[in-house]
Amino acid sequence: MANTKDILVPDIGDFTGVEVIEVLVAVGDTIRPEDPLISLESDKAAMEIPSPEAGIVKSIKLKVGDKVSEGDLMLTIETTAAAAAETPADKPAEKSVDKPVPAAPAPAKTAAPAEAKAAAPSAAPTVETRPPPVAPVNIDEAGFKLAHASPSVRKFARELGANLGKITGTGNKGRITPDDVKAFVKKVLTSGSTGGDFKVAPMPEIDFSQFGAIDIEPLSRINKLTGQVLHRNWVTAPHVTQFDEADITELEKFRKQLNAEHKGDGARVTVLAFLMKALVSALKEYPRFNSSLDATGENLILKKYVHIGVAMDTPAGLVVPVIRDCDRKSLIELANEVVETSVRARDKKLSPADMQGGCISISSLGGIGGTAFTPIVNSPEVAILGVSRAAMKPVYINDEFVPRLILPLSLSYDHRVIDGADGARFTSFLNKVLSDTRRLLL
Ligand code: CAO
Repeated sequence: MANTKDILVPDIGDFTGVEVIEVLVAVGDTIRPEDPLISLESDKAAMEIPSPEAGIVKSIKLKVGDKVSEGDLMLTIETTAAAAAETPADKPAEKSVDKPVPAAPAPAKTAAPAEAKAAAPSAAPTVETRPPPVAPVNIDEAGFKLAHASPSVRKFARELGANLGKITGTGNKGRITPDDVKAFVKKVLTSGSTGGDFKVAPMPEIDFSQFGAIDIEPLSRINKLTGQVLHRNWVTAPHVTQFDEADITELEKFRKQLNAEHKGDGARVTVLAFLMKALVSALKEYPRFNSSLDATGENLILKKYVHIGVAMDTPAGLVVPVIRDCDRKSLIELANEVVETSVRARDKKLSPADMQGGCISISSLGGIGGTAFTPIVNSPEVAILGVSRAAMKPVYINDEFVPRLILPLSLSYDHRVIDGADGARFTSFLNKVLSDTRRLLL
């Protein structure tokens, strides 16, 4: 006989208000015990909630973006006699889908045994503790394929961005063990490529309310992730910032003319699109700026593509989506893509893939103000171009001061890869192409 049953969020450890990042079933789906129903993600862990029993999904009570806690209603299913026979009510749930990742740096939160919760559904979520983000590395797929390692070790290595092909196995018949992967990652982290043992004194815990009234506002997920990545980049890449000024008087005339010509079709070219074009030329002239250090810190990976990250200010925090193949796009195409991407960024529609693969980034604060700043390199990229507000300034030309529109540039670079002289050459080159846009055609 058919029976409708509510499926609740089971015991998910100490987590509450965890965001639903994926709903893995649809109304009408036939599900078996342990089939994953939803994925949750907190800042510490990602977990899949499996079904405690078999049945047919009748209704789904949550959606992506909802925040859930133990006991919240996820969905209703229709159980059948056949399904019930398949799932004895007292059968304790087993962890399913992926096995928990071994020994991640943060303390692993595991779900309490399902049978400990009489009232809660029996299935225990699969918890995967996330390591803090490390610099993405190029995985050598061929070496990875040939390596002698089990699926769980492969998964572990991939999550840490470790090249299995470079790891010597110490297990049975040379099999790579989880400890081998950990030892390899530890070696890379303590080598010159990603920094050493960087210890700072802990910040004392201060009760600010003793000094006056306060409010407490939790940081957004983007704030927290960005903070970790910026901190890592700041302490691992020795930064130098080269300041310069480009005369964009003629560029601005051309930009206004272009915008007047395209008034009807809605295209609007900002200074940013010209900067992207100028960067494409500069990266061709100075290919070392289009590179990344590999995981060992001993090789430079020189890229033949030009993908540019554009820092975007959104209500939820800073994001840096990547505009791909900038060398193959026109000024108008780049301008349109920046607008379209910034709308998606503000609507929280960007996926992690949209933020990957950048060669160099631009952080433009020109629409807001300021005369100069020191942007942080978006590692594993090796340089970032900061742009401040253009202003009319008197420039001494042919024995007289003439008013020119001057754009301040602040180029931060990773001094492990870029020498100071090249930093100055790079911004001088940018100045040249920005002051005379005909050079962008060369
Ligand atoms: N000097 C003077 N004016 C500028 C300028 C500059 N350098 N850059 C932009 N402007 C003008 C634009 O032309 C536009 O004016 P009009 O409306 O009259 O044409 C106005 O400022 C607003 O521009 P915008 O900011 O909307 O557009 P953009 O293409 O320049 O930038 C984007 C798009 C998404 C990069 C921007 O909106 C943004 O989010 N900037 C913040 C980036 C950030 O947070 N960086 C910090 C990261 S930490 O290092």
